[in-house]
Formats: sequence, C-alpha cells, structure tokens
Amino acid sequence: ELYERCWLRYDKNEAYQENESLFATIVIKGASPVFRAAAVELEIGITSMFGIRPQIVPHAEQSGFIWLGTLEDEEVNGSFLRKKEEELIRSEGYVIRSLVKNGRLCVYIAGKTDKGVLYAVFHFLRLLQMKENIERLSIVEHPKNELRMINHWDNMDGSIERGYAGRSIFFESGQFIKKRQRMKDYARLLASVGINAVSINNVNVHETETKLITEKFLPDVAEVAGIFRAYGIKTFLSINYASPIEIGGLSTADPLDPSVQQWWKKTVAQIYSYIPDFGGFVVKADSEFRPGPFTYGRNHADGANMLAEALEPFGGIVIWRCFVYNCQQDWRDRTIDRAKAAYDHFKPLNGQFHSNVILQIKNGPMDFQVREPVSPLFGAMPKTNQLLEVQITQEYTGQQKHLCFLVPQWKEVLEFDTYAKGKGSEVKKVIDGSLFGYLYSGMTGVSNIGDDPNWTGHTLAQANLYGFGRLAWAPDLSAEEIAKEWIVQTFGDDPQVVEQISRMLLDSWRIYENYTAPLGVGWMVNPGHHYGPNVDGYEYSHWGTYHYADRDGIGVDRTIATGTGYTAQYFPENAAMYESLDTCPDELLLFFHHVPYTYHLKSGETVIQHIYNSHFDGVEQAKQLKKRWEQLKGKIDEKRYMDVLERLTIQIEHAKEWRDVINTYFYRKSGIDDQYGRTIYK
Ligand code: BDP
Repeated sequence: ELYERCWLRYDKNEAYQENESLFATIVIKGASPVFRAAAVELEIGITSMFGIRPQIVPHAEQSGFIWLGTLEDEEVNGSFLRKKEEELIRSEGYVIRSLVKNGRLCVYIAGKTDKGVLYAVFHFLRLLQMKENIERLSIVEHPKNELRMINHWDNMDGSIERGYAGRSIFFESGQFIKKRQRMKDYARLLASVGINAVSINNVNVHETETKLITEKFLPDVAEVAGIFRAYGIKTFLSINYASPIEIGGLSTADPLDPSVQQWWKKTVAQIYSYIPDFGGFVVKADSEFRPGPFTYGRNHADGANMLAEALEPFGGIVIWRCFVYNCQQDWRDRTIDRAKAAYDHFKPLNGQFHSNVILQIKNGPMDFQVREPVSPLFGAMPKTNQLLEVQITQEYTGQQKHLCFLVPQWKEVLEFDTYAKGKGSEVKKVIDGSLFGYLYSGMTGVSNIGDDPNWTGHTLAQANLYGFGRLAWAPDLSAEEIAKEWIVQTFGDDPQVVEQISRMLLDSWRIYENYTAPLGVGWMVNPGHHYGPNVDGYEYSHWGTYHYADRDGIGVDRTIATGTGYTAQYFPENAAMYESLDTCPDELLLFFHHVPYTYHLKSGETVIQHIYNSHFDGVEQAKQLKKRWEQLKGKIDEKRYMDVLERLTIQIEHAKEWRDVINTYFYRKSGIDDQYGRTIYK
C-alpha cells in the first residue's frame, strides 16, 4: 500500500525510455549482507519503476549496465576515479558516475565501503524517482555527521512514551515481537535516508527494560541488531543507571565502587558476545526521577566514564543525556531557572569525559517547545563530544494530529551561530565535529513512528522522519529542497501537488506557533499528556515551566541585569543580543523578557495585539491548509487523501480552542480589547 511505502514508492516511471538498456543488467562486485541489501533494493526499485527484471551478473558482457562495487575495485580505481576524489570520500561516502561505453549509458555506483554502496543505491533511486537527468552524473558524496541516530521511546509493554502513531514495532506484552518483517521494512526506510544508529527502548528504563542487557533478552536484541546491521544501522540500548542494584544484586550503583565497575565490565562483555558490533548505551541519569551518579555524590563525568571504560575495549560509546534539571523546584522562587540547568551541570565538566562519551543535548534549554532559543551548551564544551537531540515525534507540536513540518525549526538550530570560535561557529559545525575536532558527534531524533499502517499517524508527518534523516546527512540542504524531494517521492511530481503540499509543509510550523503559546513563552499545554491549551496548567507547579503572566505583563526575565542571568550562558555576541530589548528577536521576546502587554514589538504591534492577531490568523491559516489539500482531490489516492483531510479538520477545531482559550485568558489578564473588535470570550 502507498501509505506503508512512504517515500520508497517506486512508481511506474517513463522518464528514461531512451536508456532502458541501462536497467537490464546489474553488475555486482560484493556479497556482504549490506551489499546484498543494496543490490536487492536496486532490483526492487528497477522492477517496480520500469517493469524490467534486471539480470544480476558478476561481470559485464557488454555495455549498458549499472555497476555496484567499492572504490577499491580496479574498474573504478584504475579508470575514472580521481585521486583527489578518493581522498575526499569518508567511510560512508560514495561516487556515482555515468559513462557512455560503446554508445550505451553505464552508471557506476561505487562506495568507499559496502555501507557507502547502500547509501549510493538509495541516492540513485531517489534521482530516478525524481526523474532527474542521469546521463551526466558525477556525484561525490558523504555524510556530514558521523552519527545519525534515532532514539525510540518504546516500552516493552508495547506502549510508546510520547508516541502518536500506534504501538511499538519492537515490543508487546513485555516481550519482543516475534514477527520481524515490520522491523525490516523500518530498517530500509531509515537506511534510505542515511540513518546509521538506533536505540530501541525508552530513555526512561523501567523494570522490564532494565533486563534488556541480560541473557533473558540478549538473544532477541541480537536478532533485531542483525536486521538493522544489514542496513548499515548499529543498535544501542537505553540503560538503567541502577542496574547493578536492580539486576546485579549489588547494594550500590556508585560509579567509583570497584564492584560496580566490575559488574558493568562483565555485563558489557556479555552484550558483545551476542552483538559484536553493539553501538553502546544511551543514558538518562539524575533526571525526572531516574537514578544516577548524584545519589552517590559523584558528578556526571564520573558516572559516564565508568560506563565508557567498560565499552571502550569493544569500540562502544556512551551517549549521555544533558536533560538534567530539578523537576521538584519551588515555583515561588523566581530566581531559579530551569533553562540554566544543563549548562550549569555540564559546562564545568568540559574535558573530563572519556573520548568515547558523547553528550546528547536537546536543541533548546527547556524541552522541545514550539519555539525556544538554541541551547547555550552548544559550543561551550570544546573538549567534550556533543550530539544534538531533536524531537521528531510531535509531543509539543500537535501530536501528529496537527500538521507541523519541523525541518525549518531544525534548520534554524543548525544554522544558529554560537560564536564559540568567533563568527561562523554554527551549531552544525559543532555537531559535525569540525569546529573542535570531536571524535564522535552528530544528530539524534526521537522517533515519531509506531505500528500504524502509515507509520506516523498523520501521513504528512512522514516528512519529518524523512527530513530528519536528510538533514542529519546533509545539514546544508534547505527545508524547501527536502520538502520537494519528499513530496515527489511520496505523492508524485504533479506540479500542483508539489506546489500545494510544499506550501502546506513549509508554512505549518509558523501556523502552529501562531495559535499556540506566543513569542517563545511555551508551556501553555495540558499537564501530563501535553496536548491542547491550558494557560496555567504548568504555572504553579514544580516543573520549572512558567510564563509569569499577571495583570500588567508577561514573560520570563532571564536577563543578567534584572532576571535569572540565563543570557550570560551564551557567548558575548548572543548574550548581548538577547539581553537587550532592542535586539532580542520578537519571536523569543517572552522567553527572555518580562514586558507589559502594551510593549511594542519590532513589528510595530503591541504584545497583546500580537497575541490576538496571531491567534486569529493562526486559525484562518489552519483553514487554508485544508483548502490547499482539498484542491488535490483526485490527484492523491483516496485513502491518503481522506486520512489527511480528517486530521486537517481536527486541526482546525483544535486551533479554534487554542485561539479562544489564549485570547480570553489574555483579555481577562490585561483588560485590553482587540483593536479590531473580533470576538473574544470575556
Ligand atoms: C520530555 C518528555 C518525557 C521524556 C523527557 C526526556 O515529556 O516524556 O521522558 O522529555 O527527554 O519531553 O527524557
């Protein structure tokens, strides 16, 4: 079915009739599982697009073929490959080159390694699906980020924390799912966009999942790892820091205790006996009631390094999360600021982590809100590996009922200049390792998939998974390019389809922002499940998530001069920009400043009028999304058309609720009327 295949649709394709002989023969120069996966994919793609079953041969008898092999092969190395190109290409890279031999087109697909071949095949198939000219291909490509990872928040009972697309594809009722086909389909989807690592269980590791690292479950983990391995993907597990106590029978999990160190060494060795290329651990410690080194008076470097030492001999890594803050804080104390927590905890530990530890940092200092500044921790630790974490699953951005294409948001994060080494120190250069020469780094995303037939609940949310992979591979791609690639492969290349869906995707983040929490203030959601408006739901609670609205004004004063001093965590250029009302961008105004409702934004509007305007506009724009989609009736298969239509209808209804709750709330707080006299429930 189309909705299951996502962007690997391989629809009938008539764009290459002149070169059809090309597709009749595939020359294969490898045999590893990854290589085979590449060859099979190419075969499937060709058969489905051109109705030809290609012959698979070890040598070409005549010209007119697609050649699959590695750069070492003399057919490539001895002939067209330039020395410079070979040096340029890193381990997962490749070359794709078209050559005409005896009047016939041949395409050479040559990876640095077998993994490179796999990625190159998917690249080539993408070009074909997009009907690009393939007669003069000369592509030299490799991923910018070394680690391109998906974090699953799947629990072994089959539920998914913050999952909006059905149940887990890995687990049910405390066990691994026996049928593995769906995992294989998933591995294919991930590999097609270049993902090379996956952690399969929730960062909140409860009792059952704690045992994933024991012999009870390792045979299953190994099988799943085998499925992923064939697609070039390494498997990781989230672990419980208190495992030595909970499953090891020790009385402590203190990282400096020799018996604890021994226990982890033994445990890790056993994991590698099942999974020789196991990736390593993802760790949420001392956060939201999870155990960690703080219990023993140790810091997070002590905590992470102990695990790193156990993993080191096997080439494994520790992915240590920086989402560490006090979730029990006194809301009455306006000087405490949750936004400061990650930096305060980790920055002083710069250089103290082992080389196989990576710190995983959420894009913003709070928690995946629709709008946040970039975390000041990026660039602040030149001697410690860093990994960017974004949330593909739409916890705070409409939970896959609302359309919210997140690539534009992630682009802003990647392009943000930290000034860590002066101008031009963008986040993308921190996490690709180039700014500080990190040994490990990259980008990870919290998964948005489940066992829903279309994977992501909202069919258009497939674009977020696709976009995440593409950006992690090539952060310089634009949101427009990514949207277009995805649409053409998923819905075909009818210009109207491409035009309308592009507009829908590219406008959607701003639209969602318009009718939800204004100007970077965040958190006006229902506590717990985080869906729908709740103006004061988090206001008088211990989570550290406030907007401080009163009759006079709104916003969090995070300035050095009069507030929490958070702005000081940025490098001077950014600190100055956020500190001053004159230079703080409108969209983040209430994140950094507490201002009266009558304060004038740079746009010229007052804060209160901006709130009214954006909320009225947001609902109209949500209606527009539906109108655009309705224009595509008949151009999109009925099933996907109806599914999306249904969600867009819900989105409008819920956007109205947001609008009315937010507008009414601010009217009642401020007593100021909408200058255009629109309906506000008073
Ligand atoms: C928050 C989620 C929570 C996660 C936490 C995390 O609400 O479910 O456990 O992040 O990242 O956004 O650890």
